[in-house]
Amino acid sequence: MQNQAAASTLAVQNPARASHDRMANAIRALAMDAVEAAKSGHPGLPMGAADIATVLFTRYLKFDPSDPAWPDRDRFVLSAGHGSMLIYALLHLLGYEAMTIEEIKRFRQFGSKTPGHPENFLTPGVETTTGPLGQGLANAVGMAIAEAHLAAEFGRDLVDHRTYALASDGDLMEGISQEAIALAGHLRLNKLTVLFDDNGISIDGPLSLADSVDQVKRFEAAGWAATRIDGHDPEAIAAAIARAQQSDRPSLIACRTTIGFGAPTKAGTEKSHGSPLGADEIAGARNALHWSHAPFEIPTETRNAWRTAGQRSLPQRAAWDKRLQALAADRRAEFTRRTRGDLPTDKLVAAVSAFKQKIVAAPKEIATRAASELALEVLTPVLPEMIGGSADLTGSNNTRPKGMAAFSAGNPGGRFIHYGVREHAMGAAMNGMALHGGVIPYSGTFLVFSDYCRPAIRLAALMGERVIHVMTHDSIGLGEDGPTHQPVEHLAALRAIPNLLVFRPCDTIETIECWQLALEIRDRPSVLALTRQNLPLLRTDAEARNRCAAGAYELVAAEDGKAQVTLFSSGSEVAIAVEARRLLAAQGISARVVSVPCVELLAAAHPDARRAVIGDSAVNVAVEAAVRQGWDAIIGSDGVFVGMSGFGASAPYKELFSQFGITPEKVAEAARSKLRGR
Ligand SMILES: Cc1ncc(C[n+]2csc(CCOP(=O)(O)OP(=O)(O)O)c2C)c(N)n1
Repeated sequence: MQNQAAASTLAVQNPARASHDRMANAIRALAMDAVEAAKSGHPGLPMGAADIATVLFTRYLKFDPSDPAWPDRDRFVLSAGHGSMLIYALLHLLGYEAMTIEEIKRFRQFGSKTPGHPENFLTPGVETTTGPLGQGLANAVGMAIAEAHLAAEFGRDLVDHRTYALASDGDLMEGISQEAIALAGHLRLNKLTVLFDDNGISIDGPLSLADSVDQVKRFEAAGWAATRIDGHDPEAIAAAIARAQQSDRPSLIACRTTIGFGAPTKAGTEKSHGSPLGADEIAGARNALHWSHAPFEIPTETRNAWRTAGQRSLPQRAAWDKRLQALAADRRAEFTRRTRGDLPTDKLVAAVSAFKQKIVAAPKEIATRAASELALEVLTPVLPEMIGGSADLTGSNNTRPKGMAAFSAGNPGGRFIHYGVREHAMGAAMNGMALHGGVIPYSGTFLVFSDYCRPAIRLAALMGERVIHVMTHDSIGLGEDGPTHQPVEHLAALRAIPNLLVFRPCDTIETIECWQLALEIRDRPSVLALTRQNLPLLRTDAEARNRCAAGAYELVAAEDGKAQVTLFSSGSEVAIAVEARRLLAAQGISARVVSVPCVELLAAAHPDARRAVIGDSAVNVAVEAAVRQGWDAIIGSDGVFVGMSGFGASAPYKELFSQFGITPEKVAEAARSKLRGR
């Protein structure tokens, strides 16, 4: 409470300080009142961080409330998403049209623009969905990467903004934060500033229960400029942000704050973290903050001060518009295309078509990871927005086509990011890059390590962001590295994430088709599951139609047109299914093969189309070197599954397929015995 006493004394002496306090208290009051009305929520953070936010938004942040998507706005990420009322209060006070007082009153209600945690797709002005701690911080790193890259490409006249993240103790305790800050420090992302709400409190109580890290030293060790200030002193906050703007490194400002600032008995304790303060405590806080207004009421003078702050960047906005208009028409069109996320469709279609013809003209047995590299060699020149990368598996993932320069502190124009062994931050930074706009990030790691970045993939799916994960070594087919590296449940686990597209192409033609879909479908993230081992070319047509778009299609028809058996398969096992079909034919059993490169697209197809491709054979068999989960939707619970039911083993891959019974002979045998047993 020392801080509060000091604040009110100062307010009496200094009119500017008094105005600041009233503006910050408007945030505090809205947060208290909205949480109280909702009967749930987190008042502590907005009340504690109100001074930081007031200084940042009224003196430094560049934005245009009438156009929340202005490409050259500064980005503000509320990494501690539980403090969502902080950003809702700011958006309301600054004059963002969508954020009416009614929306604030509907905090946490169905259909409101004020959900429990900020959702970028619901609320204009919210840059990213946060809530899972640590993600926002790593999103901010990605946004700063995208800014640096686009500035190198289009120049500072068009791209010259900063990224700020407000992070809590929880954000900094999460492991992902270490990956993110190490990457940002290494890349010298000097336009990134993290404001740490250093209140020493988390849910269980004082931070000392679980943590004793010196965050300033920690960030310094990662190559950041780091400082510690009083987070309730507006001038100290302003000076620290001004210093950060001059830094040649990313900056941490550890702002010592009191959680629930103003609440008479709950401030400074975990009691103000995540529940309504209660009527008595709110009355006491109103008293302590000298805030005598009714719930949700903002006095005109304070509202006007906020609205004026909201208009602060308009001259910068107008000057930027002029610079954009002054550009050569083709340059302006390209910048606009990039920021809108539109693809150069004609060039893309032509590149895919030429690729298919070339591949079909000279069929080769190659792994789909190598096919993906070939695809990237033709896609990345026509799509300059593609920014690649890998979590230290570049050579294995084949994600760096020849000639693609690395992105680095000295070369931000480079298009390939060496993320280091940091899958989680890689996934979250990619989300930040996609949210920033102007780039389409793709990455690489092993499929088994999708678990290491799953939380970020889930958020990409929730937000509907176009990020593309190349995940190679997609089954026991990787061989000798053994079961720690062999995914078995990962395809099912990824397919369980709503809105995520999981592609598993069977050959080079399907690989480019899946790449094309991942790029064209702009509101869904994708995983491309690719093999280490070589595969034959099964698609020998070079037709323009993207057959993978249906999710599944008949690759080989039954010889007599009336299949007794349908063999469904994906990826490397499609070749096994094709061979099994031949064996069955030799035994007088007619079978068709359906390739299933994307279960989600099949599920989304028109029911008639889905029924047509699934067909009505007497026996359905699915072949996939992974667990059965999910396949029943296609083959029925009565269907036969040939795949994995446990972990793999370490051995050359051909032996593994044989040991685990995923062979043409076993598939044919399973189909035959099912047919007989009917
Ligand atoms: C990954 C993740 N784990 C757990 C939580 C649940 N949770 C929400 S806030 C919080 C910690 C609160 O402490 P702090 O981050 O310091 O926030 P403050 O109390 O200062 O508002 C936790 C564990 C979460 N949101 N995300």
